[in-house]
Amino acid sequence: MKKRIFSGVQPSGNLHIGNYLGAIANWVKLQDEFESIFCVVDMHAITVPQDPETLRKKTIEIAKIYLAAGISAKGGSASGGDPTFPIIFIQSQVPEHTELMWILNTISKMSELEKMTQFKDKTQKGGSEGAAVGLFDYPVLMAADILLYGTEVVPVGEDQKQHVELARDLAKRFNQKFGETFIIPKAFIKEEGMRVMGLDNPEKKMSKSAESAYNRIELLDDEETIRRKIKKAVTDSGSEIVYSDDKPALKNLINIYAAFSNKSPKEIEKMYMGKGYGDFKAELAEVIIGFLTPFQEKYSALSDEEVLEILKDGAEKVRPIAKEKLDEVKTKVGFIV
Ligand code: AQP
Repeated sequence: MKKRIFSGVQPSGNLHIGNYLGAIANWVKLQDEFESIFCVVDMHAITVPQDPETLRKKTIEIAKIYLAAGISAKGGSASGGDPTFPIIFIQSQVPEHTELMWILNTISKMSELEKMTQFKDKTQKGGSEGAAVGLFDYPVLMAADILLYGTEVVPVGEDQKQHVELARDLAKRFNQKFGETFIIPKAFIKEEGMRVMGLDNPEKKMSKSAESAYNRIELLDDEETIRRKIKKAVTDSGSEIVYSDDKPALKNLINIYAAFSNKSPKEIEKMYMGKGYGDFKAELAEVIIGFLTPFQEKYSALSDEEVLEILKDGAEKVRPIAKEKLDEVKTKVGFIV
């Protein structure tokens, strides 16, 4: 029997190549090998303020991105097999996620959540006092998302590793307290592209919510914007193209080049021996454009109506799976189901 994978992206802004390389590209590769469930996690997105109309628009946009990236639209992936999978759906259309989250909240510790770097990062500016309780509790909802489906593997970027660890801890704790219920999930993090750094600051990850648009290459950026952003990307001192930890900005750009060209960083170093940043950056922009152009064509060919239909169908397919697990959990904690 195939193992199951689950992952999702928040519709909290414009998706960027970090989201693609860290997460979605791996989903596409894994979708035939696993029973795949991919979610647009809109309930996570509202842990920071969102404009309702924009949230609706972004939710559809993200589902289109999944499809344009190559997630098989209507089940029955290329290798045949069970036509139920892959499934894509919207988190808020399956209320079992928040029900399970509530139960998991009762076995989660404040001290565990206080340790989460993402919460610390997101409250760095304004402090945690005024932060939403939902932002603090986000990792427990993510644990519920994962555990609800008997997920064995969670393909995510490196920044989400800590959250998957919490899901593992909560699964073990619940199983210990109430008997074998949850599969213990594992994070799947691919070496290259596991953490794409900001173009304006190689010390921080590329992010949808970074203030400057020059932080990221968005998946729907046009050619000119991509060229401009790469040209403006910060670089390190010196003029040689070398792949080294001492040159974090260049290392990040070489990693991006490598990921979109299927070349190794060493090969790229060789290609640019004796050349400078100008040549390297100009060609890097073209490599990214070469990938994004056909992707954007597929994206534009999808209508909102057909995507909403796929999402609705997906929610209908996952609900029985979610309900079965939730009923088991409710029974174990002593609820009458
Ligand atoms: N810079 C990144 N490099 C590699 N992977 C990344 N991911 C995010 N940023 C990078 C991966 O993308 C998936 C979806 O992320 P998310 O929507 O859950 O939110 P996030 O991790 O918080 O990503 P962002 O882009 O920084 O969004 P905001 O700004 O809204 O918080 C995850 O698998 C993540 O690891």
